[in-house]
Amino acid sequence: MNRVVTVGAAQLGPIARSDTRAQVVKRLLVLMRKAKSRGCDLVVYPELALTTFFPRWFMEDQAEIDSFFETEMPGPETQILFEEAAKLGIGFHIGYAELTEDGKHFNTAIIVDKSGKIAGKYRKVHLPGHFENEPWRPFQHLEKRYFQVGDTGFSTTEVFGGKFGMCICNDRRWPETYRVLALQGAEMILLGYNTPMHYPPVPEHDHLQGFHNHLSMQAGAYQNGCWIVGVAKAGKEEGCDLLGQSTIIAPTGEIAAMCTTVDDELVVADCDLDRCREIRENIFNFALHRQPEHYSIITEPK
Ligand code: CDV
Repeated sequence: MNRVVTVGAAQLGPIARSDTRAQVVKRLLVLMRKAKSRGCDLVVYPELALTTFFPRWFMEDQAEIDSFFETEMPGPETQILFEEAAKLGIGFHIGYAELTEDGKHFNTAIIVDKSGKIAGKYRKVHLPGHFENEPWRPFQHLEKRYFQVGDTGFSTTEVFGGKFGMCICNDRRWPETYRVLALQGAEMILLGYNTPMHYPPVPEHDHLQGFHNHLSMQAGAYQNGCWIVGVAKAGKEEGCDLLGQSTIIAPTGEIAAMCTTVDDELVVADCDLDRCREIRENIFNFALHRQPEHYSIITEPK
């Protein structure tokens, strides 16, 4: 059986604070149609893909904060994405801010299958940044304030003829993320990110943003024998430079496709899910070589 999934990494350029959902969805639709015309089974959008990256601002008015969140998915402005996906017969992955019926706020991502149905949902576990306003910073990173730690855990979804996992942005820097997904058989991990080029607490590392991005994902792919699709919201957004370099990474750790702009851009790769076996049946054969009795400290309470 052919297990090649053709994937489009649909990087987004900046989204202004004043941009409406309708304006953003229009851009997403352009990328989706382009992906379809290039033979994609699946198009992958970034983290918090429907609005500007709002955790960069300190806000106290809860109504203002909630205006960046979706109370339903699909909702009135996003319904068309699901309809277009079903019409074209293409799946998608997208990140958005989720406000639940019982008032919880999550940084969420979903996988939508080719019939336009939500097949899997993930809520971000590793929330970076800080809780309080820190005026010394040129911009804030208030994910810890605006979101709760995700309650879905890391799980896999059977879709597109394979096993798919999800994580979101900062999760990609943590080796545990990939291993927990790979132990459940994930063959492809989808993730979006918003990564400022300037990291105020350690500016000495600013020039390494691109390196650390690829280092984490390429190591995650290789050490777990899975495909990784990492997609940025990029470019100068409301005065803040965001990293691009969205990539599709093979289970060998090699980059199969990479964006070269910091704007809306689609790159495509044919991803053979059976290539995971090259790694998983050999150098990282978990059943044969792992020694979890020596790893217990990893799961001890912090
Ligand atoms: N959106 C993110 O999670 N961004 C973080 C930054 C703040 C370090 C990241 O890991 O890219």
